[in-house]
Amino acid sequence: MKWHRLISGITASFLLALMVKLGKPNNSTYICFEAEDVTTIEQPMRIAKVEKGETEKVSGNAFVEIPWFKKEKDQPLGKATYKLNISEGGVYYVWVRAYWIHGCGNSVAVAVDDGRPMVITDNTYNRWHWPRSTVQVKLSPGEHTFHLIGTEPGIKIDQIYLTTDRGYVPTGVRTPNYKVNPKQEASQGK
Ligand SMILES: [Ca+2]
Repeated sequence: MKWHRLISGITASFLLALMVKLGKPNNSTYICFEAEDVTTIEQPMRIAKVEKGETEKVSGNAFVEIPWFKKEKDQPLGKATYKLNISEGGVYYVWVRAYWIHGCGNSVAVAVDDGRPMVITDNTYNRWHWPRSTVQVKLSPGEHTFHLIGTEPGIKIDQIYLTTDRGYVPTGVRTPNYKVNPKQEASQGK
């Protein structure tokens, strides 16, 4: 009987410790917003709505795109900017939910404030996905300007995801938790 109680006690302590460990709050922060929720946007980058007959889910039914065209050398491809208010400072890993048309339209660059543009690219075409990203930016608490910069035509961006969780890899459509323009409908473009 005594042994029984002891073992039960040990089991209970173990379970309690496990619960505390599992219940421990995750200290990482994430900011997810719609790519179409821009502060400003420059042509030929533009906001587009999902057309009827699209089978793949697009968050907010809208995205930012640079339609495919034969670009001249050094022709600017536009950019979108987003005013962000960061509450938790730290190193953020940057992801974009992208759709690439083919190997000549499979990249976009991101930058924060006056920082250098960093390219996100991969070789998955004709479907929405989160290209593996190694882009990281150090952000202090307060206001920052996030830039999405055109590098090639033939691309679409649905969502932008910044997280301090180094190991996190977004999949599918994420739930946005940040509005760049809280007074506007996210799908209302400028
Ligand atoms: Ca979207």
